Amino acid sequence: QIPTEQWAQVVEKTGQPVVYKKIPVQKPGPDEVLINIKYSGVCHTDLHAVNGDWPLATKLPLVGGHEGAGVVVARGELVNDVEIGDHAGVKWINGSCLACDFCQRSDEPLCAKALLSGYTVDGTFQQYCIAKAAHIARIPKECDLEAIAPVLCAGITVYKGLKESGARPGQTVAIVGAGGGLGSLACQYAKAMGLNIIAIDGGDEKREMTAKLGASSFVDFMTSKNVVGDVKAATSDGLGPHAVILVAVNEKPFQQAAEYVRPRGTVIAIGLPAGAYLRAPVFESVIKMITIKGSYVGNRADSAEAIDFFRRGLIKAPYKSIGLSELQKVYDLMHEGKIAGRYVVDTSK
Ligand code: 8ID
Ligand code: ZN
Ligand code: ZN
Repeated sequence: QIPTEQWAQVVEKTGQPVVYKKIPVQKPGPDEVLINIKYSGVCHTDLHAVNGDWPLATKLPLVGGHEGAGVVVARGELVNDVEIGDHAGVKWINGSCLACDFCQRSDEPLCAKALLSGYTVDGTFQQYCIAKAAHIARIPKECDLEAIAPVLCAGITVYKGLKESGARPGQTVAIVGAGGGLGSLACQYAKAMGLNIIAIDGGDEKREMTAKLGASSFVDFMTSKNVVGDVKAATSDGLGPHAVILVAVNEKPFQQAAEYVRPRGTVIAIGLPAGAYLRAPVFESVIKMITIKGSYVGNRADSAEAIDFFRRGLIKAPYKSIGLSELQKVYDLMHEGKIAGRYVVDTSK
């Protein structure tokens, strides 16, 4: 039985703490499903939404969250390929037009009409969430809903970014922000893809965690006197990593990566520090023939593939559990950069 009211964390005003309160449960439209969210990961993007620090406005009031895993409890009359009781995930791309040039070419994240969970439409920090049926993530029944939640944004995004980098098995990738949510998943995907990993982050907790996740070396950005030199020195020939995955929330590394990436190498920007700019020296970039590109979540096939890595047991990233009612505590820790790995909220608490 679907209740008429539910618990949710609501952003009422940008820049203020989230409010835990009861709100109505919505009914799915013809092409939508209603998912009883059991667990949701907390992504740094959710904090950007609360702070309103991106050049794109959120809806208000807003229910954030876009790493929600749960059970389908209702569906609209046009939905015939999702069953009540199926396990499903709500990801950042809640829906897209499916008809524009980008959607036709499976670049749904580039769709101008894309609906963004927990940003332009209500997301997963509530017990019952609406999503367009065409875009929900299909979660196999054997997968643990709590452990898989972070895959639904962090996992998909870093998996796509690693593919976009073109790095091949045996090559080396530097992961900048490796101890955070996206970074910890990136270590596991990179390991599963046969890559050698240089983890870059700060502090001993993240050093130890990334080593367990498969990194062969660690550069501490908080204590290193020469990050560029230390990253290059961590490669066997001293020429730098073949690819750099930038998932830090800080401008500095976005201005350093081009300096240590290997000639012919690729820098992938994924993190979205507010107001930041990428920078690269023209001379070195040209004579090193480097590539710098952005990577934005993933399409439906990337999502299914990232989930299948998890299903096959290749991805085990650390997470800490907490009740949905305590979401603000997670934001406070995230703001201070104190979270190693991911937090997952349990919507029943
Ligand atoms: O599709 C996308 N492009 C996409 C998808 C999902 C998330 C982009 N994002 C963005 C988020 O909006 C956020 O800006 O990726 C960024 C990282 O999200 P996250 O992994 O959820 O954040 P986190 O858990 O706070 O981890 C950030 C890590 O960066 C480290 C921190 O110590 C932390 O571990 N870090 C920082 I801040 N500065 C660093 C530096 N200079 C650094 N690591 C290395 N060098
Ligand atoms: Zn996210
Ligand atoms: Zn479209």
